[in-house]
Amino acid sequence: MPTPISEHTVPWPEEDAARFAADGYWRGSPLGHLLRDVADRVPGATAVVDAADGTRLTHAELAGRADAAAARLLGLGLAAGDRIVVQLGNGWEFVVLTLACLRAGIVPVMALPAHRRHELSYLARHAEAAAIAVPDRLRDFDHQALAHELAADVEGPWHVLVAGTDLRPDSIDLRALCGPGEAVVPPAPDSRDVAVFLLSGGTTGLPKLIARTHDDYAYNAMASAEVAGMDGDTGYLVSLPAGHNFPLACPGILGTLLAGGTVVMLPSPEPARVFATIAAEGVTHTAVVPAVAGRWLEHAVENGAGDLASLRVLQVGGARLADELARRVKPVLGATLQQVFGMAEGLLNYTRLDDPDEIVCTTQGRPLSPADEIRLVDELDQDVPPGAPGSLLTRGPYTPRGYYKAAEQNARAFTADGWYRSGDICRMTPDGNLIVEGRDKDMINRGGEKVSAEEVENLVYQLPAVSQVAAVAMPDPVLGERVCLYVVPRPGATVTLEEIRAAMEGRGVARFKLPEHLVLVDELVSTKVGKIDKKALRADIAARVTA
Ligand code: OOB
Repeated sequence: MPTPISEHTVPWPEEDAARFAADGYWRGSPLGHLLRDVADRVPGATAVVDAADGTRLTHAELAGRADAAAARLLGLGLAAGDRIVVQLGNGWEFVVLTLACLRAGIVPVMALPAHRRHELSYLARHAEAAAIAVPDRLRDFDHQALAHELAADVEGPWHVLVAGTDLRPDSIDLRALCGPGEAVVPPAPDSRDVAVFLLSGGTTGLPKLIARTHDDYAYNAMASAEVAGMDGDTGYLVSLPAGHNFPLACPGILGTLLAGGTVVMLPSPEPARVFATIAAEGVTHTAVVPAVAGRWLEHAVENGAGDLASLRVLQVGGARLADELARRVKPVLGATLQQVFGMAEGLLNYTRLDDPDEIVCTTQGRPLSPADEIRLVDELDQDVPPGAPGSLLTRGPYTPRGYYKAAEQNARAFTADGWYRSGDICRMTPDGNLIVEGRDKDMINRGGEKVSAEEVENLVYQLPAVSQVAAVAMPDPVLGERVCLYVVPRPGATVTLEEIRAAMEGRGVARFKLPEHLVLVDELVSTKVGKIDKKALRADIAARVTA
């Protein structure tokens, strides 16, 4: 039996929880029920379009399939409170399976398609998962084979659910499991129970799990849908990995479905395919990271974008969008830009659709909820003067008070009175919008993919030739940042970038974490307190890149 989730989560203090409920932020209904209500209201409206295989489901069909799939999951022996690692591509099965889990109280652990053995094995063990859902193959990688290998890493039963056509006899056919069938309504989870596990952007050796409850995540998605101007006519295109918080619930898939709109699933953000899909499906909204926005703008200017008349809102977030790029969105794509500065830990900031261009193009927006609290503080946790840069702390109705099963990290990442330390250095404009100026957390933001410096360093330390290592962000015109390593080799030894990458790949580390530049040095300069001076290293690599 897995440990009950509630033994390792940090709930909101009852006083705050009661206030969020009384003020209407928490609706007291589990997400699966809120989605069922939508299906009852607009049964015939299209809910999901899979642009790759042509599958189309109405809201009634989606809800029916989710209930049938929930019953089948329970039939496999899974129970409410069990965990399932979800590592699927952007197809209709992702939507049906996620809704089935929400309905049955089975908790999906949202992995990314780029994750490999290193990450998946840890997630399965840490979450004590009983199952995994994967594609058979994706971009030439055999996910099915790896999923079966993971059985050795977990205690207890291990079910491998596979979306695809090339199934092993010991795999469960996910497409059949998500197919039409008798809809048996499972007992409802409590709205304060955990609905999904999201992965933290990562500043520690291994990613942390963020337990999002039905109440908080439903509010996250519904308030986001409102601020993005969604309704029953919305067509939302998903081209970022669906398990990421941004395309999942900001407002993403869940926000769109809760508004009665249509979710269009596309396997990748490749511009020609995206533009054709926007035109074919009348897409009104979509979300990208700045690197993808840059690619779309470039493609549109060079090859034309076709008919994008339906596209009303382009959300950009996950990393800092350069003001110059921001200013090109409206003229080139015709859509209103909405900057999104969010985090899987909760707090979401949005520019509003009716904000003046100057705010939309130069700020990362303001908090979603009137109940969001934010502070900008100095090293001593004292509030900085108005307009000065400070480290962002936050609390609110959809920002949990601690990571799952991580007491030690929680003591550092949260203050004693429950503020989450985002690690972002921001400035607040007189009108209350935030500008992200940097960060004081040890993370590398590679085009929106977060890489923990500590995790990379731990892996590189396992090479015998390495005496000392530091991973830092290297500025990059396309991705914003890439992973750069400074290494002091052991006396008489030497090491190459290729060797380090091969060693990491051999351990099954996701490719986006592999270093892309290596600087060999005789020593690493320390700060006064004896830590490696990363600020100096970042300045050094920035200077080398400019030269
Ligand atoms: C989103 O979530 P995560 O959890 O992958 O990463 C959060 C971190 C933030 O703390 C910040 O460092 C960075 O990503 N970030 C931005 C940003 N949006 C996120 N930095 C500068 N400008 C932005 N607009 O990345 C995420 C979650 C929900 C919605 C959108 C993004």
